[in-house]
Order: sequence, then structure tokens, then C-alpha cells
Amino acid sequence: MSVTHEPRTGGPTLPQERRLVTEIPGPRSRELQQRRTAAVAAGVGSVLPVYVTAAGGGVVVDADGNSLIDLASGIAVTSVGNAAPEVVARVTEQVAAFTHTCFMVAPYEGYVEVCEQLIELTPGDHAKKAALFNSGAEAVENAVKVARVHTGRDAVVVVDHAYHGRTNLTMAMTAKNMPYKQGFGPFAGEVYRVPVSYPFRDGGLTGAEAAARAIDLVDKQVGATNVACIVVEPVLGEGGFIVPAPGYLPALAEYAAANGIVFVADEIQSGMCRTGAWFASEHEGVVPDLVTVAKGLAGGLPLAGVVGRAEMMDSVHPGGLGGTYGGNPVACAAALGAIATMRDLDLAARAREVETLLFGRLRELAAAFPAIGEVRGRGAMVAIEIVEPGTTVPDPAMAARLSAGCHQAGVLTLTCGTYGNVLRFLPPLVAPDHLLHEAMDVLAEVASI
Ligand code: PLZ
Repeated sequence: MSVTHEPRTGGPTLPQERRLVTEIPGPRSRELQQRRTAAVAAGVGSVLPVYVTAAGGGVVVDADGNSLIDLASGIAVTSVGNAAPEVVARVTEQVAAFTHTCFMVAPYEGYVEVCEQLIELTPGDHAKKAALFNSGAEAVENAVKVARVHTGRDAVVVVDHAYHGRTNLTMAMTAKNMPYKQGFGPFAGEVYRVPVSYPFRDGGLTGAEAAARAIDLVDKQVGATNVACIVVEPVLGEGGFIVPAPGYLPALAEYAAANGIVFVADEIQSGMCRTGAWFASEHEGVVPDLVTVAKGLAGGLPLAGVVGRAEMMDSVHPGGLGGTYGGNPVACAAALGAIATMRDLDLAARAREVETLLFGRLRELAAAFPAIGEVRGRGAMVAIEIVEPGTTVPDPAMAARLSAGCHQAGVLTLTCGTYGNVLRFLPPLVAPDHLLHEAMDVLAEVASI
């Protein structure tokens, strides 16, 4: 490993290498961590307190000059890589032209173009409209608003292990109490939770059986005619990278259509090429009524959207949707750069290559390391569920040990899951193979200790 201190330029100019020149975190990061502890509210966490000075491709470089392999993408955001050239170019041009007018005050082309692109890229060729917001949670809130106005109904149906955000309504929609909800209630009403399909944990129910179980609950406990929308992540993210059994999502979508319920796919984490398609709904041929999108959409700038059936989106009265910053011109420029990059580099295809590579390596590891109960995921949204060997009993301590071991060795991994026992891998889609292999080598080494 070289010991040169790289210049603080991000993007593709960064050497694509794992390079440790200090312990992790190093002295400079530890200094910054002290300042942070004094100034930043304790409720805001960080997975790994290395302070970043540059990032690009598949690496994150810290203030001590360490170069870490990035298997997090800032939680599925920098799919095109950090400081991707097309994002940098368009943002730079936009920021010099104008930074904000508020789309509700005086509009601009970038917002319209992002909506046009989202209309084209989301599943289905029916008439669609879109609206832009700042964060994933805000997009989910607005999808519910649209569904409620369109149907004249109140109830929102969500599933076990769901994650939809940290605002009041989306906390209610999120399943896991700690850390997302603890002490933050009372929560928004009219949110009902039904079982998901979780093949590793539901005793081999088929997708159709799992859907029937969920639908029965809606019918008996809520009443279909009271339901405005069913909101579901096609691949569950924070809840554990759970891929519902085939047939589950289509059955829910069919039930929604048959009962005048708006079917909302929360593709905030799974969308924008992450799972090997533009949207994860496509893997099962599901055409959602509304899709929420954020994260990978804008290469790291805050931007989110709701896209869906024109008659639903247009049911809201003029002025009923908006916000000061929603669809900010700089964020829109970034999104157009990110989308262009995804098209040019065919990053959906690249995500499928990443799936093949990671599945191959992780299945090999699972054969030697019985704590890996399951290897699962889609595209570059891959995870291992850690259990007590030979059982399905979650082992969050082992997952934490593996993740911490990777961090010490310069690989930035994340955990997730309701039981905190899932180790997830979601690299930038532009990360080169050699870094992914090296990260898997590190994981195998950590597992063997
Ligand atoms: N819906 C499916 O994955 C965000 C949150 C991490 P925001 N997931 C990462 C954390 O601890 O806050 C997410 C998601 C799905 C909605 C959201 C919310 O998106 O942009 O974080 O509001």
C-alpha cells in the first residue's frame, strides 16, 4: 500500500485503491470528532467517524489520507459515483447561472425536464405526471396526500419491516421503533401494518400466500373501501434488504387495482438502476400507480419525486403540492447529470454485474461461515443475514463485529434489518470490480478471525 497523501479532489481522478495510512479513525478524524461532539446534537449518528475530504468511483478518502472502499454509497445515493463528471459539470453551470427562484414563484426548465425523464423511466406507458421535493420522506408524504385526495379515503396500508422516513407520518409508516420512533410519538393515525413476504423468516410461504395473508388483514381490520393507498418497497431497504417472494407484489397491486386503492411503490432506495433495472418493480412486471424516488436520482444532491398516473397526480387542487426548495434548480441539474450518466454507462446492466460478482463471493463465504443464514438482494443491493449457525435466530452482535472489522480494514459497510443482523453491500455502480473483490477478501478475512 502506498503512503502518499492524495490531493483533495474527488470524482474519478481519485486512485481506486484501498489505502490505510493510520488507524481508523485516524488522529485528524478523532480531532474533528471531538469538535463534532461539542457542536452536533447527540441524536445525529455516524456509522464510521472518518471525516471525508474527497470521494469518487468506489472510494472515500478521509482527513488522514486513508482511502476506504465504499460499500455504502451514502445509503444508496451516489450510484453514479461521488462527484461524477456529468453531475459536476451541470451543477457547476447551474450554480453560476442561478441557484434558486422557487419553482412555485418563477419556474425553470430543469424541473420540467426531470419530471419528463421520470415519466419516461418509471414503469408503464400510461399518462403520467410528476412533482419534486427535497427528501425521500417528503416524497412519501406527498404520495399519501395525492392518494387521499384522489380516493377521498384516509387509511394507509404499509408492511412489516417497512422504512419510509423520519417525519411524523413516515415514522408512523416505518416499522422499527429503535432508533427511528422511540419517544417521538404520538404518531399520525390511519396507518395500518400487514405482514410482508420475508422468505427467510416466514416458513416458505409463497408470494401468493403471503399476499393473501396481508390482504385478509386489510379486508378484516381496515376494510378495502377505507384504504387510500398501499405503500410498499419492492425490495425492502432499511428493514433488511428483503426481497418478497415472487408473486407477492403483483398480488398486492392487483388487489389495489380491484378495490380502487392507489398502489405506491416506494423506490427511494431500490430505484434508479440500483437493483439492475431502472425500478425494482420491473423485476416482477408490476406497474405501480405512484412511484416515490429520491437517493440515486441526483448524484448526492437532495432531490425527490412522486411520479404516477396523471389523473391521480392531477386530482390535487392547484397549490396543494409544493415547498420552498422542492425541485431546486441545482439539484435538478445534478439529477439530469446523474440520469445521463446512468444511460451512458448503462448502470442498470452494471448493477446486474455487481450482483453476479457479490453473490458469487458471498455464497462462497456462506459455505465456509455458517453464521451467514442467507445471501440475498437484487442488483447492487445485496445483503447477508447473520444468525446463530443452523438456526434463524438473529445475531446482531456478530453482524456488528463483522461490520466493525471491515471498517478497521478500510471497507465502509453498513448494517440494517429489524433485528440489526443484516450486513448490506450497496457500492456505487461505478465502483470497479477489483475494489469489490478486495472488499470481499477483507470480509472473508474478518469472518475467519
Ligand atoms: N423510503 C425506502 O430507504 C431512506 C434512511 C437512513 P429520506 N433510507 C435511509 C436513516 O437512518 O435516516 C428512505 C428509504 C425508503 C424513504 C426513505 C426516506 O428518505 O431522504 O431519508 O427522507
